[in-house]
Amino acid sequence: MARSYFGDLAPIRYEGPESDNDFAFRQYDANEIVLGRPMKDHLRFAVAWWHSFAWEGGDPFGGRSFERPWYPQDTMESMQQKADAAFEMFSILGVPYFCWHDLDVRPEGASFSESRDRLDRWVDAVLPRIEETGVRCLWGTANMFTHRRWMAGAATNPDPDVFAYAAATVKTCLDATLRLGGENYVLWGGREGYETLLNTDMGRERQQAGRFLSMVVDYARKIGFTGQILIEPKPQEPSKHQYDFDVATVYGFLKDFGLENEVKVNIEQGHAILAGHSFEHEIHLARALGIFGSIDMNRNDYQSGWDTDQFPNNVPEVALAYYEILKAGGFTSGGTNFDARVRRQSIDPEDLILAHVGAMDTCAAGFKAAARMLEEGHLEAALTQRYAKWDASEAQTMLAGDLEAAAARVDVEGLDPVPGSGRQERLERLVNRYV
Ligand code: XUL
Ligand code: CO
Repeated sequence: MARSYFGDLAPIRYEGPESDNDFAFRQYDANEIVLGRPMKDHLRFAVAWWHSFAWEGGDPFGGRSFERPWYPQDTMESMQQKADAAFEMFSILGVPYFCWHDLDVRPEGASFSESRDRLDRWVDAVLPRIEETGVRCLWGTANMFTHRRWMAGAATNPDPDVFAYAAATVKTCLDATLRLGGENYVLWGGREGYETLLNTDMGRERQQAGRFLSMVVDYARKIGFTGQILIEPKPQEPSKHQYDFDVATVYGFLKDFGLENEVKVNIEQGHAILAGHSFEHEIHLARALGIFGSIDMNRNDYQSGWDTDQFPNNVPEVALAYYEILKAGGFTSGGTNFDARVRRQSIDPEDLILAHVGAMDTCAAGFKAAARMLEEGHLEAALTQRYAKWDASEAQTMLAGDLEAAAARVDVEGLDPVPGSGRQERLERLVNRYV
């Protein structure tokens, strides 16, 4: 019988906006039908194994602040205890998915084959829990940034032996994701970048990254993995500069290696901010380029300039993000993964629960606002009107023609463009009606 980490807390239920029960949802009613589907199927919430169960509360100035019963995380017994607590929390929250790195779920072994064997044993341990609870794997990924072997990169390492080790690691994690029925596979390259250009050949490293991703895609298809392969952009941290800087950069990279129809993006709020963009900018661009896949939902502290991975609690921001996601047609196999951690002083088990409950409510409120924005169509109508002249056949003919033909219109038609208002303040005020 599994030990309870959360004190036999009852599953969180929806009680409505007026509820003063902390352990109840005020906004997230999983079965509420929005735009023709239950909210749970739109939002597709996932818990990140790393932040909730593996991260020990350290920061650059201090070590572990939490005391979980599965510490130290260096035995297969601790793996089991951690998995028990994880599934207990998934059931309390009623989330349909979880996400993981190999290093979060089991300790590394003394050799690669021992590490691989331990990952297999974790999969053996969680498969029955998936069966029993219905909580599934949204995505798996390999941690190729913590161990010192990765310090100069994984696929982009100057040492080809590390490239081989990265291949073995991703192969193993893809195999495990397939066994778990995972719906996506993510690659985030925290060390795929550089610390100084003085020791770096960017052209060469980019080629290595391109070959590696092609190999990953080929292998995934070969083993019958039908889920999405996702790259998670981030401009820096831990590296000074990371090659998967933002959505635009990733798209250029995918095009270069002919992978733009094979690989999509997992966009994280905090990474967008670090890149100098808004979350909705990154989602909007991915949608426009046809590579939107999934999101990591969190928020950064806007003053610190770090990736603080805080739980989301800003409804207007979340609403604009979900508005873009709805315009992309919603998630297919992607979802809302809380790549978020409680603050290091939040040391109680219930802090983990309340952080997720608050985040799920924030997302639900933002999502419902986004759905109303879409349904009422005022923003869309303003957009259609702004570009309406481009629908005319002469405008389309011009676009398909050459520079001289476009230029000739000015003389022939006596053009003298009349500027129109961008109506920004009107639109901003309109958004405030929903949030
Ligand atoms: C790091 C980050 C990662 C990825 C998965 O900033 O977001 O946790 O989501 O490796
Ligand atoms: Co992330």
